[in-house]
Amino acid sequence: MAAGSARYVRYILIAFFVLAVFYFVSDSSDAVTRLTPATGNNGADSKSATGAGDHKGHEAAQAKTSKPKTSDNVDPKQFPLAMSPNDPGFNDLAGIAEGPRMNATFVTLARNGDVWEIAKSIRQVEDRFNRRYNYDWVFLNDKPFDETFKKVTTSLVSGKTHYGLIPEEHWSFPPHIDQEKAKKVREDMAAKKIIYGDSISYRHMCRFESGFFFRQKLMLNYDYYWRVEPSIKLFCDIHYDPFRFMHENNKKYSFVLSLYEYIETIPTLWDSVKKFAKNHPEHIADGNSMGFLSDDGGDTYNKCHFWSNFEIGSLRWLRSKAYLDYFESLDQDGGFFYERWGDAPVHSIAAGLMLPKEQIHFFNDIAYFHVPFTHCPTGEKYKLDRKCHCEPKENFDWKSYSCTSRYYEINNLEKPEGWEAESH
Ligand SMILES: Nc1nc2c(ncn2[C@@H]2O[C@H](COP(=O)(O)OP(=O)(O)OP(=O)(O)O)[C@@H](O)[C@H]2O)c(=O)[nH]1
Ligand SMILES: [Mg+2]
Repeated sequence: MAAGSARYVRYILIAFFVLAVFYFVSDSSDAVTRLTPATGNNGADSKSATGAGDHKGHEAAQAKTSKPKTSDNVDPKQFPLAMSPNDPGFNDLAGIAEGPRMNATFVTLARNGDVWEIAKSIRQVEDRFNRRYNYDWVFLNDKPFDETFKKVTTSLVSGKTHYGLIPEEHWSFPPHIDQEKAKKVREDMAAKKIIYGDSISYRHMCRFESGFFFRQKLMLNYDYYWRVEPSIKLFCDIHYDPFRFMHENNKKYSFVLSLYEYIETIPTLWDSVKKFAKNHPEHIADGNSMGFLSDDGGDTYNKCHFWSNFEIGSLRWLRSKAYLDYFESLDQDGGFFYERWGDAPVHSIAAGLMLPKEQIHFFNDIAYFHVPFTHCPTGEKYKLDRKCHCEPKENFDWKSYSCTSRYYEINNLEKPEGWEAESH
């Protein structure tokens, strides 16, 4: 009997010991995954949607995610950007990226009917970049977003999502526009089969992207934006935070594709620009990119522009007096409605004339597609290092209809080895 009791006591002690070991192991593995608690991921906790639509936070999902050292007071020098394969951390793409976050957001203008095409874009952006950074995403629409749009996009974005309704005055004819004249233009352009030439909504869209997206209430919370359109593709892993790159290198505007604009859509844009430049010489930057825009020192426009369906840029710059004076001057001239000025040449000319050329960046490592053009970085090793899945022959950079060679020339950049093979 006594021997039996001792055995039971022994069994109980062993069971207790096993349980204690199990508890210790499970607790310490939890500590490993928990990492350092986040303090205010890109300020998301302190931000909220301010009017102009509603928003759906991702608090529940975020609370579940372990977020190491991502607060503003983290010293960036401790977390250098991994720009190339030899940089520390380049191949460390698992989990949430350490280091500071910028006050930045993705931004998409879309209709409810765009939901499945923007879903594809978001998935690409998340897989190639944002799953490690969890930046917010602002969606803007001239009509209220429906539940499906909000549900689907919120489920895909790893950061917080916000949904804004555009005020009517940012998406309508300004009072100074002569409706009859504008209608006649649309009819003429339709007859000439100019793409979107007869569309009113396309014109509102171009004017909105030119002059209003950056001053929507939801956007006022941020300093940097990354524009994403439906149906785009990203082809390479992004190993560092492009927002941080912009900030730390004092870049204000960036692009991945450039090309010539259809002159039929902007016949008097350059005249308007020259008028603005004459009235506001104080806004024209020394050492600007005039050589990208003009082949005769500014007399005529060569139609080169950065393709604005992709942009990473400074919202502070767009909200500056210089840019607002520029937009106001162009808007008064009426070309958004009397012609069909696109936001791409409007942004590009602003960046080209009002920024020193060093402040415009070409994101060669962001491989990108928007129908029908592809930016696929030149060089096999470069692409293999970044796990790119684009086809080299699709690369538009060095083709004759691209303006990227000009950008290289005016900035004295050396074209990558092998560019000739991709030039036709
Ligand atoms: N809310 C809203 N968004 C629009 C409207 N028209 C265009 N957009 C959005 O504005 C952006 C540009 O429009 P797109 O139709 O892609 O124009 P595009 O890139 O010149 O032409 P595509 O070759 O058709 O892509 C996209 O993000 C669209 O979703 C509109 O009437 N309402
Ligand atoms: Mg598009």
